[in-house]
Amino acid sequence: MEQSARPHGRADPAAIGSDFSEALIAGLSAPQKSIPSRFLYDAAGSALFEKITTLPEYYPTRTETDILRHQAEEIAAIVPAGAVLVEFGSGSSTKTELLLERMDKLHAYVPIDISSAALRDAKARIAERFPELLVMPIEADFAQPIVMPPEFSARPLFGFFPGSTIGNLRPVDAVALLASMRRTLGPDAHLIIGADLKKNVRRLLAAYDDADGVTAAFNLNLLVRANRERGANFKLDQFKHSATYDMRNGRIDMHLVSLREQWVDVGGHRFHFDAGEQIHTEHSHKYEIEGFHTLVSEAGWRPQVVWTDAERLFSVHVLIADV
Ligand code: AVI
Repeated sequence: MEQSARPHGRADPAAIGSDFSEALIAGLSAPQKSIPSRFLYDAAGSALFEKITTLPEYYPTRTETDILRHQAEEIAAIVPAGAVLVEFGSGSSTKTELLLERMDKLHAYVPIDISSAALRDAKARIAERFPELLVMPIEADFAQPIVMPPEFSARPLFGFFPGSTIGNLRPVDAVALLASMRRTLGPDAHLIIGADLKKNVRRLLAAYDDADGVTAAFNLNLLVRANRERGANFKLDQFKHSATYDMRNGRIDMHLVSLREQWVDVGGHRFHFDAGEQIHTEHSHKYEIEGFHTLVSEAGWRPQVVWTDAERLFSVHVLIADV
């Protein structure tokens, strides 16, 4: 199963084109058909995700932003002078600015992203707004181990991983990613991380199946992409978006459901779909604070502080690397 979550604004289709082909064929050949969620984020998918983050039903982005805005001073107080802020999957670095506004003693900001365009734009904007700050982007997939510039080896490193992107990984893969971030950041590191919380199921389902159909378009865009990039012949009106909540695993599952019995051609392969058969496209895990603490502990992190909003919809944690 996939190990890499790809948050918004990060895809580089040229770099992962053949990867998409292989993943499509393998995923559609399995008894439970699936397409890894990282392929949701081509240019169109990233734009649709940006739109999702502004929807009334999609509470995570604005709730996390509010928490960061309210706690920015306290977060800044934890970060010692001369530290380096390292953001995993930085995209447009919008939430980061809320922290940077308060961190006037920070030495450097290291945004990590696979999109060179996103890094270029973010660097230009941040360098202009915070002229004293050293901005050193790294173009890389944060799901892979990353080597920090050696000149930062003696400085305290603070990771930043907002958005509850961690929730798009199965717990075993989430632990592996958190452990890899710990190795990247070194022994005295901290990590500031956002995690979506368990809540009323109706509220969760609305967030992943909005009234305007933006999430449906985001999900169906996988088939649009397969048609355009891989010469597939998915009929878009013969599949529909579905979001369900798996109570046992505490997660939203997104699927594309075949509306009738049909065959689809993808890159020289034919795939049969029964009426009602599903392609799994995304997990989005929701946590209790205690459960999230257990998860991070397994990856060698110790919880230091956690903040939530008044409705307890979302959580922002500060973790310390365990010795
Ligand atoms: C990027 N990630 C945290 C989003 C989420 O909520 O799991 C992706 C998303 N999928 C549907 N809506 C948003």
